[in-house]
Amino acid sequence: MTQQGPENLEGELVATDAKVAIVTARFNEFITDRLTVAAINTWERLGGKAENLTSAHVPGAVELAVTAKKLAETGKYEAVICLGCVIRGETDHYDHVVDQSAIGIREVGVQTGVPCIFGVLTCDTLEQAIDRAGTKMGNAGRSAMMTAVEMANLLKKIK
Ligand code: INI
Repeated sequence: MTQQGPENLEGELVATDAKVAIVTARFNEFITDRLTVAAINTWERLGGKAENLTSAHVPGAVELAVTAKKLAETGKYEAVICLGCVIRGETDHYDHVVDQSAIGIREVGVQTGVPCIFGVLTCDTLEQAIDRAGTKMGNAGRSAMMTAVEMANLLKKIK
């Protein structure tokens, strides 16, 4: 009798058959536009089809979760990506904006069963945001798309 190893469930980084939605907050659009462009570029590099990707925009990070929920509930998408940027230096209600968006986005994923990817930069300074939007620290839009595609493929395997 041959011994079998443990079942290993992992999602491939291949978007050929995936359907994903991106929601981007316009607040700090100098940064968030770059996250969106990188997410779309990554989608194409992973083999995703243009007709299987939807992009929506909302005013700010607080509006991401409700929009992601509506998209997830359509049943059309295997993952929803939320992109935004909150910078502490520019607001005294930073903590409220960050908490509302982070908790909301997490809840959408858990409640709908559609992975909801947190691609919101939470930074002390604009420089930190720039670092994560395509310079020193990579691009959070790219990593969010990779996470979305991996999760979409993983959850399809779990029957
Ligand atoms: N929204 C952001 O996405 N980033 C921010 O840094 C930010 N600041 O600084 O306040 C912000 N505020 C707007 C918020 O997301 C909502 O759009 C607004 O409160 C209306 O609900």
